[in-house]
Amino acid sequence: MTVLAGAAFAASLVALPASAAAPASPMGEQAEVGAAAWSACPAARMCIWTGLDGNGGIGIFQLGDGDLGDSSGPRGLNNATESGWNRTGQTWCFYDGTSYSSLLGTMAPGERYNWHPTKRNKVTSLRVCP
Ligand SMILES: [Ca+2]
Repeated sequence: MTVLAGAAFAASLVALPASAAAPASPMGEQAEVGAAAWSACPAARMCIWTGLDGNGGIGIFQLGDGDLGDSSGPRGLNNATESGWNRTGQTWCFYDGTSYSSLLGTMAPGERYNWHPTKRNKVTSLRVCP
């Protein structure tokens, strides 16, 4: 498995403005899938993968990333992720656009699943929901 990211994005995100309230739409299509491929995700982090079931490249986040397509933070994840595991204690928001625009859905603490087919390969920014 290719590790695309460290977990050091906290400092660059605290200055970004909070905007939309936490939405209700979940990211997932089911409660949980098999556990075999998820083990690369550390405790207390949000992990997203380029493949289903925690396979492929992984991105590991502490607070989020305002633009997965830019040169800051992990590479290869923009519009390319299909599953996630929220190992933090907070609900996360996922967006189609940069800078937390065009909300796709949310993941509650502890949730781990393949994203709904209509939400795969679209995430461009993510963060702990404001
Ligand atoms: Ca996108």
